[in-house]
Amino acid sequence: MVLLIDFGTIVGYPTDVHPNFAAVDWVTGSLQAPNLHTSEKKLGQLRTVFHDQRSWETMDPETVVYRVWWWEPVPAGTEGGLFWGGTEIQPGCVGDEYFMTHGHRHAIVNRAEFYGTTVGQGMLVLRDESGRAWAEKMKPGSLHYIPGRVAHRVVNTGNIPLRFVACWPSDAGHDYEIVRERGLGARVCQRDGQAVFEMTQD
Ligand code: PAN
Ligand code: ZN
Repeated sequence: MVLLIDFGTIVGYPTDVHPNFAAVDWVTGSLQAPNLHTSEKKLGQLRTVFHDQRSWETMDPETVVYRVWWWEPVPAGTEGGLFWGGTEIQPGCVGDEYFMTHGHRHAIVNRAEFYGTTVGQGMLVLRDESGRAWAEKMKPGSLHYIPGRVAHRVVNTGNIPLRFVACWPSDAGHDYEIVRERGLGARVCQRDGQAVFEMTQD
């Protein structure tokens, strides 16, 4: 059987397979997919995430820090399936700390994930179960494997939006509580115009 794929046209697909048509712009990470999910996080929803609470209080809580879009080709919670998505983090700082995602560990802890950077500059901050924290630089083309059991957060260290694509198991889920309680063990701050990775006590 010959299968011809042309962004939305599959010829000869088996009738018992649901035709999931999707397309990625590999330069920007933008995604076209059926029932695309989207969400956005504003500064007001990110209390306690930034260490300089006084600066956070002086800023507009309606400021969008990041947007996420993703495709769920199978229902959330399906074992063995995958999700595909992307994130755009705006440039900016709260005090000396760069804008970043909330960060999480997967609810089913052994679930891994791939991140791939499309636009901008940043750092992927990671923390394993023993409390060790480290970071990987993100730039267009960088590909990051996030092992299971490792909490993860992305920081935009540049002056344009940072964009990356991601692929994760459809049953992974997100545990945000662990990051709220314990942090990531490190922060990325601007020092003399440079992004510096600093270990913290949390
Ligand atoms: C990503 C993240 C996304 C937003 O899709 O969910 O970058 O970050 P937070 O979930 O920490 O707000 C991912 O890692 N999915 O598993
Ligand atoms: Zn994740």
